[in-house]
Amino acid sequence: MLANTWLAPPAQTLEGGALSQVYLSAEQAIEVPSGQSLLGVMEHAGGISKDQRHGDVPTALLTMNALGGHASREVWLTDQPVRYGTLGEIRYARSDNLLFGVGRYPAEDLEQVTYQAYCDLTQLVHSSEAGRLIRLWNYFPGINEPQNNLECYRRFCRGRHNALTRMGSGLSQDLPAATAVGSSAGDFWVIFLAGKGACRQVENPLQMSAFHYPPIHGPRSPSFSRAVRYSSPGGDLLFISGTASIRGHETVHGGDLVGQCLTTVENLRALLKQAGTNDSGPWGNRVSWKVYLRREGDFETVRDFLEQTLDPADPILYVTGDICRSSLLLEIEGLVHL
Ligand code: 3EB
Repeated sequence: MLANTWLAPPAQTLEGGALSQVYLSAEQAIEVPSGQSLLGVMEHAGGISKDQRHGDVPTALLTMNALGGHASREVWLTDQPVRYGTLGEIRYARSDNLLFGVGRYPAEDLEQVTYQAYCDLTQLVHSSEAGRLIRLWNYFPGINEPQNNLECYRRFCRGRHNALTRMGSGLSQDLPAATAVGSSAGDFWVIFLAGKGACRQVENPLQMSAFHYPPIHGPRSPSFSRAVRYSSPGGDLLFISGTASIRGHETVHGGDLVGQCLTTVENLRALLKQAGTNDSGPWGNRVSWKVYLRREGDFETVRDFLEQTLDPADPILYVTGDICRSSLLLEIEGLVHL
């Protein structure tokens, strides 16, 4: 059973600029261990619009249901002092070597809003000399719905691509790991982590790099890496992007839940192997997983499958979310402590 391992933070002894992540339930107060500082919080509050802000701490209030009755919030911490600030629509936390930000924009014209958000956040990363973007999460409503004859996800991709081009970022190298998932309502939220230190981009041999997808998936290809390996002062972390049932650039097992579970897990294994994680134990290292499900009713099937497949010691946060292609039913991201 995973139940009693949900809340266990991954075991680690990091020092000086270390980054850590914990899953908590909404009932658990966020207790910050001494010597640690809060970087940011993601609340998966379902339809409930309780404005749980945690003071100045960058907080995303996501209309995505946490499933399974356990963890519903994702908390990011560091072992350095942080300073909180605001720039336009972005709230951020800044330590000597890390920048964690949460941007909130009205989800009106998705392409325009994405363009604005990505200009703002790249500007903030540059001007505060925070190193480079490592990891991004994007959550917005209506992801599979058309706006001006183009699906919102594709409009999002075009806005992101155009902003990164304008800001002079590379569109194949040095792209952050990412997730883009649909929420049920509310604003456009972008959550990002930037940092100083060595980063290595990892691509998946079973999948075409997303930034090379052909135009049948939209006028501008998605700007993200399959994973980023980040060397923080206390240890390496592998940020695994949202991973779904895609081979090459094509969706496989469209609409077939078990087929998609199998392919997604194979994709994750191939990516970990490519990243050079060690092979002790079923998954090699401590991993925290986040699983997005299009249909709440698929929860038990997916949980049963993953209980058999992933390392039972590793925590999993399940949330509802629309995946960026209509026939995809689930997506899995992860954080590996190397
Ligand atoms: C895919 O592999 C599935 O556009 O930022 C996964 C992770 C996906 C990130 C993004 C999209 C994004 O193409 C979708």
